[in-house]
Amino acid sequence: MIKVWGRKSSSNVQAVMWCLDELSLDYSRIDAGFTYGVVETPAYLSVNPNGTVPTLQDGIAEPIWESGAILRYLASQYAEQTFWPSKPADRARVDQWAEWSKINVAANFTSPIFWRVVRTPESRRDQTAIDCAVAELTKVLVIADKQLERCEYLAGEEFTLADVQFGHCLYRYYDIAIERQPLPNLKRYYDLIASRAAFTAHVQVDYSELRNTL
Ligand SMILES: N[C@@H](CCC(=O)N[C@@H](CS)C(=O)NCC(=O)O)C(=O)O
Repeated sequence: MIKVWGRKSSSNVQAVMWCLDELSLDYSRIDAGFTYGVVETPAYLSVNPNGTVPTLQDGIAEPIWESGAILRYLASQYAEQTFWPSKPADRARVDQWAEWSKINVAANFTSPIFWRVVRTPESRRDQTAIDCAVAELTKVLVIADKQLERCEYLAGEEFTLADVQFGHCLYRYYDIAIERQPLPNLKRYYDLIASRAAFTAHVQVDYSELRNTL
């Protein structure tokens, strides 16, 4: 059976868990990281030298870290055509949006915005830095909004790996106290992915354990 190490409140773990459920795979999850520990043990570091979560072990392969690599592994090993096409050109069309999401959305949201708004105590919160970071992220989300005006999902008319890589950031984006531009196509898309049972189970997860922890 597939094993995942990582706490429920980690956004990168959430992407992996969401994907596992979308692919109807059996798995067990072991709490690790942050207050749950485990990641600093020699045994864990020997399989994931970063001491981060998630790490995934499938019985048939070496343990894997980096959530993007894990998603691609799961999709290549277990997914149907539309989620992760086998034809290189079609796969690249999905992958370009997945890569774009990891680099432009997750990186511009998690530490510059989520950490500053949620993890930093109010007395130390830098509103100017938050406003600048939100403006930067918004430039990227405008690109997604335009794409979602043309397409139902991020990479076209089907739900794909790119939606997991992009969509897992959106619950927190819409949940936290920041100024959001009205991006109607993005909101339409968010409501669509939020109606998926696996998204509700693994992404719309309480993150209060992370409040004021920096
Ligand atoms: N690029 C890595 C980032 C991994 C990462 O930084 N994970 C965070 C949680 S989202 C972590 O392990 N933080 C330390 C901890 O939870 O102890 C990935 O996508 O898997």
